[in-house]
Amino acid sequence: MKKILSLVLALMLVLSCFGSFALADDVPTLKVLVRHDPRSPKIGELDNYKRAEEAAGVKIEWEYVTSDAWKEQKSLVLASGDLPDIFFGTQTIHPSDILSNIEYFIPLDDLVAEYGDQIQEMWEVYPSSKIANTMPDGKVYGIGRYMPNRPATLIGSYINQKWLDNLGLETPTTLEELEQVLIAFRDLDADGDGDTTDEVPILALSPSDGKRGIQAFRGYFQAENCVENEFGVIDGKVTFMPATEEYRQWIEWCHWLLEEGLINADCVTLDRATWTAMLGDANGSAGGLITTWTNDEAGANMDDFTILDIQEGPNGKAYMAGNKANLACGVSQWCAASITVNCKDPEAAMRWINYFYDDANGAEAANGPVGLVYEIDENGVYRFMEDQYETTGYHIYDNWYYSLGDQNIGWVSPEFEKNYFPPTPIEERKYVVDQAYQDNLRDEDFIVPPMVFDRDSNDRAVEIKTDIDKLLKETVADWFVNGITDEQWNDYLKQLDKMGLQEYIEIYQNRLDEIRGN
Ligand SMILES: [Ca+2]
Repeated sequence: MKKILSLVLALMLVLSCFGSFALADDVPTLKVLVRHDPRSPKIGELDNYKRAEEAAGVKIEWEYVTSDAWKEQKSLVLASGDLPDIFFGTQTIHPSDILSNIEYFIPLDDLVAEYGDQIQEMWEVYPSSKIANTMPDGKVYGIGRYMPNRPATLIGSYINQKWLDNLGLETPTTLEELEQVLIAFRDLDADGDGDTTDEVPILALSPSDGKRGIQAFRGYFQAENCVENEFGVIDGKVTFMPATEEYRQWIEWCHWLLEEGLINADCVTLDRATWTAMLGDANGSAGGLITTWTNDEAGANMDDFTILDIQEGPNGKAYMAGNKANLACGVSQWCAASITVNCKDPEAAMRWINYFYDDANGAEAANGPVGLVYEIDENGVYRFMEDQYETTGYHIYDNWYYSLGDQNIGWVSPEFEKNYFPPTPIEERKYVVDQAYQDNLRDEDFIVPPMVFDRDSNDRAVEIKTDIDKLLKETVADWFVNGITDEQWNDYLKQLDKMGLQEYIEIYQNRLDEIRGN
């Protein structure tokens, strides 16, 4: 027996000389599921993610599910209970998924208190990143994030300056002036090729597209939304914007655009790739007015498009949809990482998650690793390495390529962002849009903040929203093409009520009152 024991001891001694060999058994392994953009390299192979494993002393076993496949797989995973240790990326699991399956997830407050110093800092500076992931039991079940250099406005409206110049027209600043300009684009030879019939005054995508179509004009009638949902808060009352008279005015105006030939009739079916090709056409852009994220989308013709800043519509001030907290912390989904009951070592999981909430690591998580995407200059400022668009088809600053893009984890402090982390060229152009629209944004009171309800209310809200979203999509397409009668409008309002609109509003109003302490 003694002999065996000493043999074992000798063996252990030998093994411990091979440090890494012996260590491999001790390193906790974490199964991480991430919704993955099939165009990008797998993030686990990137330097910054490898360093995260080392720093946190963990081994990550990645499970990649492509964005398309995840839609179906998510419900399968949640129904089967065959869970990873960590759901990773903001478009993988939504707080409402967590709420509906709360028995699968562990509260993170104590772990953050112990191992999440950087996360705590983000919570203090950007409280919405915490509020959005706080469940009715008062505990946090998901770690939010903050995206650096994010704008306050959703949409940039641009007008073809070349066409204005060709026709000797001023940039319109009211809706009435805009109508006259669009009519001139339609009737005259705005592009100067000798043909007066080949101009498309507004070149748009589908009426239900949030940015690149008629939705962008809602604010001109004071019927715009909050970016994240269809609510606005008017005089303290949660208001469903698509049930307002202003919304009806907007869709009637859009139908008028179509009848007058001021917008491309094929916008209902036009696909994004064709739209982009038409905007970037080598013979000059086919469109006179576009609504987009930034004018980058006009490709080679981007400089022909200058910001359209409408100040006044039929109901007074013209607004643009905006929501700073939402665009910086949210973008449709809120939770960047959650830990499940399957995880055997939640401390290690939290150490690993917290790694990304540090200026340097947050910067790399945002856009890609140093050495591949960034170099750091002698003052500590992050600079993009040489662009490679011509050979690869993506820009070095395209955040969906060497990082999770809009699904990102992490944060950087305001000081770091301001002094060391300059915006990408696209973000710079987005700031120009913000600047132009700073007086076209509603007060903060108008914004419905991200919120989580109790489980029954949440389930009910999701159910009602599904029905209403479908109705909105159908009616917008129909009314845009065919116009709308009083009878149709009244039927629609009745249908909304039948679907539970008043209950839906009440759920939001009650929670908002709680949050605002009313
Ligand atoms: Ca022409």
